[in-house]
Amino acid sequence: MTVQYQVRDGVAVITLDHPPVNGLGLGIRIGVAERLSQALDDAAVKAIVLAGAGRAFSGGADIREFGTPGALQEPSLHTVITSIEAAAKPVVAAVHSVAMGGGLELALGCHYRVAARGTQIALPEVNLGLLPGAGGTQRLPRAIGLEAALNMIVSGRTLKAEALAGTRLFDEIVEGDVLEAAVGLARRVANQAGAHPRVRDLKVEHENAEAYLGFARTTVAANAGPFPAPARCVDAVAASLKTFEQGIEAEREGFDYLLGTPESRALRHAFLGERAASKIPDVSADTPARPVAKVAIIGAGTMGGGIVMNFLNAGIPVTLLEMKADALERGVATIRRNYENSAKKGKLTQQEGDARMGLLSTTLSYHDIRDADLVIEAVFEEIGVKETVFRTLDEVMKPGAILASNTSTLDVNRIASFTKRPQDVVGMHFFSPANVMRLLEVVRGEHTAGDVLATVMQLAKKIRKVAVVSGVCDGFIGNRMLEQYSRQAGFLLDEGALPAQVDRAIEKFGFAMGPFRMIDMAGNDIAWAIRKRRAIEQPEFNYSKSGDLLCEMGRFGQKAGAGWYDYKPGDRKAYPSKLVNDMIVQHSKDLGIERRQISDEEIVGRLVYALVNEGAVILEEGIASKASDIDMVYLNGYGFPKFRGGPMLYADQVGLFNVAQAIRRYARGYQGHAWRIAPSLQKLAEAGRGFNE
Ligand code: 3H9
Repeated sequence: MTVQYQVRDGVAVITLDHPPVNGLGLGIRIGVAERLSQALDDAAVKAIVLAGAGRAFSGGADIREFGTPGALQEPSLHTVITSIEAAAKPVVAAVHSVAMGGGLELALGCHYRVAARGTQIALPEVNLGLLPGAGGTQRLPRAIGLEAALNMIVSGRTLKAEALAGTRLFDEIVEGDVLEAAVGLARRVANQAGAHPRVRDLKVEHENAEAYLGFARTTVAANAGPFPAPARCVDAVAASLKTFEQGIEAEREGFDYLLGTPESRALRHAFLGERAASKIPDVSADTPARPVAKVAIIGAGTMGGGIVMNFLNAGIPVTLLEMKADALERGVATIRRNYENSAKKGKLTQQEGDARMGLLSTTLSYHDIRDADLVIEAVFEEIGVKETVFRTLDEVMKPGAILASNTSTLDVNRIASFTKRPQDVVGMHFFSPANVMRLLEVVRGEHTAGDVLATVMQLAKKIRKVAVVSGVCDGFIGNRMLEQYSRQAGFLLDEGALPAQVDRAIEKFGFAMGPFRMIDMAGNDIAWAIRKRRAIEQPEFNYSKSGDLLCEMGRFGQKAGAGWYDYKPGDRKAYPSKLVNDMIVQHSKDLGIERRQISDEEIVGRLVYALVNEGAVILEEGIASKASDIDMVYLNGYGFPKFRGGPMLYADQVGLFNVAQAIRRYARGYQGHAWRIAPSLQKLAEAGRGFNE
């Protein structure tokens, strides 16, 4: 059932009933249009109430429907709203929990609106790279004023219904049963003489609209970055000063344009991809999760401390365990300082900070964490150390406790084998700084139980992470792909590029930070150690030697004051280094390579397609279960430009045929053996398909 219909003593109640959030797809639009006609045709019906079942009035247009034929099929949302507005009988919206996007636009088309206190109100289309396309840019300014409407539409911000009390948006804001209140209002207005009020008939008033809009345009231009939607939102809202029809025309034009932009596709992909990531193909959605009321973290270093904060922020008590009292004290002091700094910046009150610290207890003994529901170790990244920790956990932890490792490089199956309960062992790979970065790679061991995965995925949502499941392999999803990217960056140096050129090109593409600036921050010594290990384990897996030469010069990165770049004390800016550049040029000479001019296009192609190709292999191996999971990893953990939607969507947008051609071309060039086109990529390219189709 998508739309319910019931007549209650002369009032027809039309209820959207399309879980999870009454998205306004074709079926529900048809349902509302039909039920509306039914109510209008029934002489016994004097008034109509439009309500939503379940957890929302409506979350808006069905985001999944965009780009499919259903989205273009009549009745469009605009048609439905116009018929409601034109109805001869009064229509009252009973708004509860969530009225967003098309949902709010639907309510704005009703003659009256009653809201439950606390209802989340927003026109968040801008977050999807769109503008409200069902009259929102025209009706909201008429209901709440030009400035307030523009602010809401350009920011996409959510307000509580009561924050809009006193405007024309709501006739009543009620504490109790919103449906009863709406039915009551419907009865009262049923026999009122004259036409029922329509938001479209109100006028947008502003003392100095031109100056205000000029200011808004400048502000938006300065803040929108590569996204076209905010400026289009301003244009559409500005058109609300014209006639309603002219405004609607301008809105439609803007909406249609934005819907076709790659930026909007990228943002919609991110919205759906984040939610899809929590769905694991062979773990059913109704798998009961294990209760997690108490968490223990082992290791009070930077990583451990960051992980602790995630749980404290979500109101979950944590016991932090360390081997030595001074390390424990240092870790706790860092956490406290972080909260104090947030309080100073006004992000949190002193009391909130204190309350969070109040949830933290510390111990030097495993005995004190034995009844935690989840324990995450963030100890030194060495298999022997992990072995000691997991053998101890196996001895002390209560049955059913989830034993998680924050390892970024080690084999989770091996770690699980140190226990007699491998089904309870899982990887939880946080990214540094763990209290800031949104990504969490959940590493599924061979024996990890389905309910353990379900629990961790649910918990991830509670601590506001984007969790993506990865199978066990070297580097999991993110770092395994990054290795290929870094390899190409190194080969580019051998051939003719310099670090600053590579970084500039990829930053212009939109990455937060290029590979050389990034590795200078993370530490070149760490990458060096990985390469040394690789040289033994996989001798055919070669790199440019320039990274080793750099380390031999002691240039480990920012922490050493020198890396691929020079650094000045107290200044994180990267200054190109003559010494390093000379070393790179000399290295090419030693290799007998005649350095050539390399275009930015080639740099971007080689770095990004290295990610894409490895991503395709990762999909083939089942390490990631869908392409969007890979994109979520890159968007939330590796600074991939949000407006491009992640490497796999970007490749789809370029066209896999073109990607495959470029890879074949690179495979004929320097160190071409590093390019082995993934069979799945090749196949999709030949079929004219993409990873996300
Ligand atoms: C629009 O309206 C355009 C119009 O102006 C013009 C049209 C012509 N559609 O976030 P959650 C699903 S554009 C389809 O985890 P929460 C979501 O995928 C739209 N599905 O829950 C998930 O599915 P699943 C403007 C939707 O409680 C489930 O609901 N509207 C939609 O944390 C739960 O989602 C927006 O941008 C949708 N519109 O938050 C609102 N919305 O269970 C976007 C949600 O299968 N939505 N789903 O994984 C939100 O901000 C939040 O989802 C909401 C609930 C606050 C509603």
